[in-house]
Amino acid sequence: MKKKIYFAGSIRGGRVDASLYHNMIDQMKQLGHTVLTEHVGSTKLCLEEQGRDGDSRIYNQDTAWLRECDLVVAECTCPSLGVGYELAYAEHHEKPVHIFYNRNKCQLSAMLTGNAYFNIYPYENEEELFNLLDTLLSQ
Ligand code: 6K6
Repeated sequence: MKKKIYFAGSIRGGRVDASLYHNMIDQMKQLGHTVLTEHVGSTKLCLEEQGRDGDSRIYNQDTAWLRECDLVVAECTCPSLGVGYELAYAEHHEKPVHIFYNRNKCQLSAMLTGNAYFNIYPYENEEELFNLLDTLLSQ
């Protein structure tokens, strides 16, 4: 079934994995799903502070999408305060949350691994990541 997916990935926390996010979003779209947050995979993002008003617009839009989505997919190898907030917000709104991270590059926070609500998928390379995503989203 086609799903509305909220994809979460680091923005101000660092863009080292931006092209990985882009490829994950591409795969989700190829499987027929709608990704509400395609901009997270853009390699030309403006990282400047948007001012309080700009940031309020971002917060209001993103939290509306989190309430609207069918599920959340997060890539958490690069730590991000914003993504951590989004995961807690999604849990509060009882959205299914699927968290991916490269176990060779980071240790995920115990606040995620210790919470049985979250579905957590450690992976070792991109091939494994895309196979996991395919299995999850082809159902
Ligand atoms: C304009 C175009 C693309 O991005 C912008 C401006 N910034 C943001 N726009 C939309 N969502 C954002 C923006 N900054 C952070 N977020 C949300 O927080 C995304 O949904 C990410 O999953 C998460 C990243 O948080 P930080 O703390 O790494 O920025």
